[in-house]
This record gives sequence, structure tokens and C-alpha cells, in this order.
Amino acid sequence: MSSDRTHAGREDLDFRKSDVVFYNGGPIMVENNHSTDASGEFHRSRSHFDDRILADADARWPVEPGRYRLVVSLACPWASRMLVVRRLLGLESAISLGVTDPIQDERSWRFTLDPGGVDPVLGIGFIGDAYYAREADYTGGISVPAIVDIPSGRLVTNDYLQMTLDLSTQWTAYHREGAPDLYPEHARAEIDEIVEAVFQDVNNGVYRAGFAAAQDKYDRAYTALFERLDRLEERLATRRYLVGDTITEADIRLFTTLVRFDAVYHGHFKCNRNKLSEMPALWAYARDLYQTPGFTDTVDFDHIKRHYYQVHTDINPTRIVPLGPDLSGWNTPHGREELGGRPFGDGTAPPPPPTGEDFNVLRPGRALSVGESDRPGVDAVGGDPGQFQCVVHGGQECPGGPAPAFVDSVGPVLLDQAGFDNVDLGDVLSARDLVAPVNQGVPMDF
Ligand SMILES: N[C@@H](CCC(=O)N[C@@H](CS)C(=O)NCC(=O)O)C(=O)O
Repeated sequence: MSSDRTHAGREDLDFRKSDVVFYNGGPIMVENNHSTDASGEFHRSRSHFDDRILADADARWPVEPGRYRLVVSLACPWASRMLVVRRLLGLESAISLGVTDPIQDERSWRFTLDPGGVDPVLGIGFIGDAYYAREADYTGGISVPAIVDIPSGRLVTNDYLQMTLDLSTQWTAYHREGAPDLYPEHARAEIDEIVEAVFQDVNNGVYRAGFAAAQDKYDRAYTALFERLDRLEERLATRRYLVGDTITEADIRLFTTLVRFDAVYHGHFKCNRNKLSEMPALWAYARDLYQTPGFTDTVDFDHIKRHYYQVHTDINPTRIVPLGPDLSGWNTPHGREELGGRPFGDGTAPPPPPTGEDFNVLRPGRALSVGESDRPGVDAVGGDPGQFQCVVHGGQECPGGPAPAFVDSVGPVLLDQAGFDNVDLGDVLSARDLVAPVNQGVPMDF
């Protein structure tokens, strides 16, 4: 199926449809897997494709290593759950990974970070192509995370609620040695209950606040969100994790919202009673998880910030991406070990991520060498030693040769030290070298 179509808003509800808007001559897709109704209330659509991949050789989609490709945006909290679970369970070689550009266009999520703008395994430029291969006349939203059957090129599922659970329960034959049990049978009732409340008030609650189009709907979402966060703050003051004494699915689902809280939800979605960093237990809990192998390497604040602030033009028409907040606090000690707990239960920490899947350039100790390109969207670190360097995204060249900006996570990082063969971005961050936004002065077009 060709990708020369513009996917429409969902037809099943008579809501205000999301729009395609034009910015600097280029169309930008406003997300349309959700809508705001006539009363101004935000609604999230159900995932249309809810097939499951099962540990059953006779299933329509049987578990089979190498057969499926997981497609994510690093910006997306629902997709990031999959990244964390896949990493903790060691399913990286069983289920390959495609990463989209954080900015959608009118055809939705695209593979513009890959050479030639095409996913190297699926051979498509847009994840929408896999949706249409599955259902040619599909008119609904195109969302990530998505799992695609590689041989047929068809989408299997975009049901983010079930996907992570199936990695835990159906893919057990391919879990790494030492994989933790993220959805232990004895604790499922408690996990499910917490996950549901966290979904309503927190995961989806921030969207309900951010996309509310009426004051009362916003007020309600905001109130429910902070009431829930207050309760979580209390719960987590005395226990290291949400359920039991190990990391479970419940923690992963809360984490992917918390890690975005100060960077995007606090400002962009108006969830601003306080920042996460002003809630001591939750902030320490989030840092604890963030610093845990398998979590930290999935976080890309650059993708997160650019996606939210640049795609939701209905709530941020200027598309300006704020410079703040200061994200260096994520790397500070959290002290949560004192609460005990065994992060991986009887299991062990995952090994470092496979090549190309270490997405967090702010992780302490993470180094980039001149000429190295080890993450999607980063083609090279160029320029002469002693000059400013530039990381180039999406196959574009630095405008005007060696550009005065090192463009990376949380926006550009200006580096002017000599000959940094081995730049430690942890140091760069703590040295407070964050400077002007990408498109101030240097019109970089990603
Ligand atoms: N598939 C789910 C949730 C996943 C989701 O909302 N993903 C967002 C990114 S965080 C997305 O892909 N939105 C794109 C769109 O709707 O056009 C749904 O349909 O509600």
C-alpha cells in the first residue's frame, strides 16, 4: 500500500477532528488518536488493532523470534513502556526495533531518521504503510507503539495496553537469563488495580488536562492528577516500588509518565501545581528507576521535548521548544536503596543495550567520539578539533559547515573545548553548557 495518503481523523465519534497544519511550508500532523468533544473533554480512542502474539504455535500470530518488528517513537510514553519491558526481559534480539522521527507529518510517524527515510527492515517510509497493508481502507489514527509482522509487512497490533503484558507472559521462552518477573501472578490483582488508577489519573490524566478545551474539564483532570500524585507520594515514601519489593509493570507505567513530567507535562499540558522535582518521594522514586539499567538508556529528552512542543500546534502554535527545565537532577543520588527492595527480584540487571539502542545521551559516562554515530538520527559528529562540533540528525548537513552548535538531547549543547575526541556528555551537562535553541541563529531543519 502506498504511503501517499493522508490519514484522516477517527470516524467513530463526532468529535472535533484533529487538523493538519502547515508550518514553514511543511505539513505537521496533529495527533489524531484522540479527540476533544463538544463539551471540551479529551477522549482517547481505543486501539483498533488488538490482535495478540501468543505462545501458541497455532495462533494467528505465534511467538517467533525474528518475525516481528516493534516500532516506537522515543517521545511516546506508551511506546517507551515497551522499550523498557523489552530491555529488562532481554528480548532485543527476538524482537527488532524501529525508531520513528519524533515529528509526524500528515502521513503520521515516519522513518526519516533512517538512511533514505526508510526503515531498513520493513522497507517502508511510514508506519502507516503497515497499517494500510493490514487494512487497506483503514481511516483511524496511526499510533505507536506498533508491532509489524516482518514477512507480510502487516501491522499486528497497536494495542499498547496489552503489548507489554504479552512480552512478560507470552515471550517467556526468549527471556534472557536473569530476566525479572514484571507481572508476577501472585501480584497481578494489585498491579492491575494500581495500573488502572494510574492510567486514568496520571498516564492519561496529563493528556486530559493538556487537551481539555473547556476550563471545567481541565480543572477536573488537573485535580484528579494531583490528588493521585499526592497519594502516590504517600505510598512511595515508605516503599521502594509500587507493588511488592521489586520492579513491576506498575512501576514501568508510572515511570514513563513521570520522566516526561517536568520536561513537557508541567508546562505544555499545564500540569503545574508543582513539578515532579518538588515531590520528594516521587522524584526520588523516578530517579531511582531512571538510573536503573534498562530504563535510563530508553530516555531521549530531545525527542520528548521536540515531539510534544512541535507536534501539538493546537496548544503550542509557535512550536517553540523551551530550553528548560534543567534536567541534570535526573542523575543525582536518590537514596532509595535505604528502603530495601530488590529491583530485579531473583533476577539480575540487564546488560548494556545493543549497539544503536543507547538512546540517552545524558546518561553519565556516555561518550560520543568525533565521527561516531551510534544512535538513530545522529549521522556524525563533525568539525575540526578545537572548533564547535555538530551532531547531524536525519541525514541533513550542518548548515554552513561546522555549525556553532552541538545539537543533541535537551536541545543544542554548545561545546567549545579543544579536540574533544571523547566528549563525556555527563560532564557537558553538569558544566551547564546548554545554550540557545536549535533554530535561534542557526536555521537547522530536521
Ligand atoms: N495506540 C494507542 C495509544 C498510543 C498513542 O497514543 N500513541 C501516540 C504517541 S504518544 C500516537 O502515536 N499518536 C499519533 C496519532 O494519533 O496520530 C491509542 O490509539 O490510543
